[in-house]
Amino acid sequence: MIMKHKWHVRPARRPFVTRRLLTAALASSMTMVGIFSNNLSFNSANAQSLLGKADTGADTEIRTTESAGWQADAKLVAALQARSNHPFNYDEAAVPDYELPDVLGAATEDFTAAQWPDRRAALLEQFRGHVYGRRPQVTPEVFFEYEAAAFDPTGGKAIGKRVRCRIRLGEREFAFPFLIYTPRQSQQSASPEPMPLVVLINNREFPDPQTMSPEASGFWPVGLLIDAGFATAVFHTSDVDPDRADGYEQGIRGFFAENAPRGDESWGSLSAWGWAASRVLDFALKYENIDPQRTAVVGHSRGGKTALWAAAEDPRFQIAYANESGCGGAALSRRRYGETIARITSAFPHWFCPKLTTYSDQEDRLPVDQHQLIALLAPRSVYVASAAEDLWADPRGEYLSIVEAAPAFELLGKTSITDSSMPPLDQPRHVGATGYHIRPGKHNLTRHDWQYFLQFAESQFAE
Ligand code: GTR
Repeated sequence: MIMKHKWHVRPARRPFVTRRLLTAALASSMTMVGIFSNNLSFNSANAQSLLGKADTGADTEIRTTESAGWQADAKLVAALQARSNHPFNYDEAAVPDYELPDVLGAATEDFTAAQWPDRRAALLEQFRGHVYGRRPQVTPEVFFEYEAAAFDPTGGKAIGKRVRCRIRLGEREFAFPFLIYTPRQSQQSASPEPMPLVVLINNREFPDPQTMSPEASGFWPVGLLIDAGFATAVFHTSDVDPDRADGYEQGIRGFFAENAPRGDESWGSLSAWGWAASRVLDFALKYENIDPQRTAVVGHSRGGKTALWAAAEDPRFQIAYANESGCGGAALSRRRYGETIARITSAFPHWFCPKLTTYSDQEDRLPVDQHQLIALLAPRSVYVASAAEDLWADPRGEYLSIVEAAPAFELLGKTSITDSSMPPLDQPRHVGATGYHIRPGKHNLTRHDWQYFLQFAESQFAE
């Protein structure tokens, strides 16, 4: 594989290992070269069970060295590649040649920060028109209704509320619930300090505060967040827009469009969920003592894709944290490693705008790639995380997106990760406005991930 790419603005520190050398090193450490068909019969359940069943036991050699950084476990790659009838590539050596679209655009030799707002607006439009879709132009009335106190799983350290967000267009109304917890102690002094806030986009089961213990929920560890002094809110994606191909009429998109057929560039569920994250932020900034300079949006997998897009659309989010967000999230689409555009748009046609389907098996025609989504967040902060057994999400592609977004951070006076060699397993890398870790284990958002993320958030908010 050769990655053809030129920097227009050179990162402050050049990578220690060039991409070409790194690729050669990877290629020589892996012997498998697969040939893949484009049979799209492989489904999500297969993907997950495949990852689950792969041999990743104690005898598995994890290739991590200080100099080379993380590499996919060769046995896991071999196990995934050996499955017959699957069209997906997990072999780094078989990643196709690709050329990434420039972050700053053409004629960028003397590009200045003053030109960034126009460039950013153009990029945002491209992502809307080709990937996530355009949100409706109408502005609804939005109301918040306090429903009840939410059970405090932290044993008295938090104040929990159940709130209903009501969205009104004329006589019609749509509503979705969310929970918000704030640290009790920090709000009880005579002049309480504004709090940092984390909004979690929850694509798993709605956490039941009655049964949730502060230790039990790794996906949303309220106790950990409260102990760190953070307020935290959560909503469930399907309460906003059902996570089903046939859920359009029951969700917020159907509500806005009065169930008119979707246009080629109309918003998908990921964008609708991101819109909901912004409404939760509206509530928190208006009715809670939240510091607007210390807000984060967090999501895992489809929620991670959403977190990045939510923060691209809504600059009030100061940090986006995308956990194992993969294809359509942080991973570079042109690498076609693990999940592909063809597969994601056929398995989840409701997530993106319909036009994205036209790039199936033609990723090189896409006017954007996902490093530019990371760039849209600059100079704010972005954190990307991967899991070593989650090759479906393409950890290297997730990492390289940050590296390739560097020109935007540098242009805007921020440092960011520029070393194209990945960090070793379980050793987070935080550089300037960007952070990354790859932890051992499978596809999930865990307490371990949150701990690394909170370290990053604290360092960003301390600046
Ligand atoms: C998978 C999908 C991924 C990821 C994941 C998840 O089935 O292929 O893109 O979003 O679901 O959300 O857990």
